[in-house]
Amino acid sequence: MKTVLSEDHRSHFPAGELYDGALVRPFECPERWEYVVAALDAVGLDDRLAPDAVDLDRVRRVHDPAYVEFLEGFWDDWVSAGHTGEAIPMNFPVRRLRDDRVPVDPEGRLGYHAFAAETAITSGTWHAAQAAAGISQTAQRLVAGGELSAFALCRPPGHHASTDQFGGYCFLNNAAIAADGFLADGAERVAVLDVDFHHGNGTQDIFWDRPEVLFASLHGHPEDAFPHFLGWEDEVGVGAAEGTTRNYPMRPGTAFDKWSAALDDACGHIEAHRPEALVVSLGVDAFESDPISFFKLTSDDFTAVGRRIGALGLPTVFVMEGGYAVAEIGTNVANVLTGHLSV
Ligand code: Q9C
Ligand code: ZN
Repeated sequence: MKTVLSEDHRSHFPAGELYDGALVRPFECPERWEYVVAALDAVGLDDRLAPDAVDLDRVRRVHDPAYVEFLEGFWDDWVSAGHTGEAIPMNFPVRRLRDDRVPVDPEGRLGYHAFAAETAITSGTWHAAQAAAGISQTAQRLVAGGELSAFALCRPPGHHASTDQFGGYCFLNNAAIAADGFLADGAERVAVLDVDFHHGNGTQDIFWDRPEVLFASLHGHPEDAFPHFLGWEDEVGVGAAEGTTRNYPMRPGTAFDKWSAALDDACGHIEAHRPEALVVSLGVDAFESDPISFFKLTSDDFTAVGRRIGALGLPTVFVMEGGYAVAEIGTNVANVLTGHLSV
């Protein structure tokens, strides 16, 4: 299995994440990448590939072109408007405010295109987000070209990014871009399995009305966990896409017995969809000592996760999402990939 990666991720690392009433060092930090690379080396997963340049036309098939333009031009506009610090969104077009008008002022445009305030935009954010999308596209191309699997080591992550909003550390939805890439290359059906601790609200939004894409997500119940406002079991998709969204919200303390039963059920729906390829949103924040999550998976459990996904026998792109127990993130990712390869 090849790993697609680049150093460009380093250009996105905000000085602060708004957390507990303070600006703290972001949980989503560059060492996450270092630990994953080291752990892949340790198990001999050392077949590496640099990404091709991002194809923005393909990015615009999943994201609103106006949102892509916002991400591309925002930092210059922000600086031109006299701002000197990082851009943290602070007000949003929520209930009873208008979302049919896009402000002109950069502060307004920032809130218009965001759904949460923990995620700052910096001077290097667009560069890193584009690179991550290019990594995901390159991994997808490898698998579309006949490789059995590939790992897109993306940073920043993507699954919270919707058609036109950033948040939850995500800007471009790398997994959705890979899934859509298979369709653009001629596949009729594809599946996205999201095992990150958090609900993949962005991916769900992007494929909500697209019957070709089955989206299944295992996550902390929205009553208890970020992103709080999506991810209930009764969200199943709309119109012809009804039944192509499957949510498995689970409660604090959930361990592998319950979690893996949900995974089995999700895998059953994936098989029934008969996809030509699978994209896995691979967050490892379901880990027992993740600092911001509440599931209880062990490092060994992640090997079993990889084996279960491997049993589907599908061409598979793994796309890196969350995981904030930094010292263990590498082992947990490597365990999923070696479990997958062992089937
Ligand atoms: N009290 C990903 O894993 N903050 N994003 C949660 C917890 C945001 C996670 C606050 C977490 C975003 C890709
Ligand atoms: Zn997560």
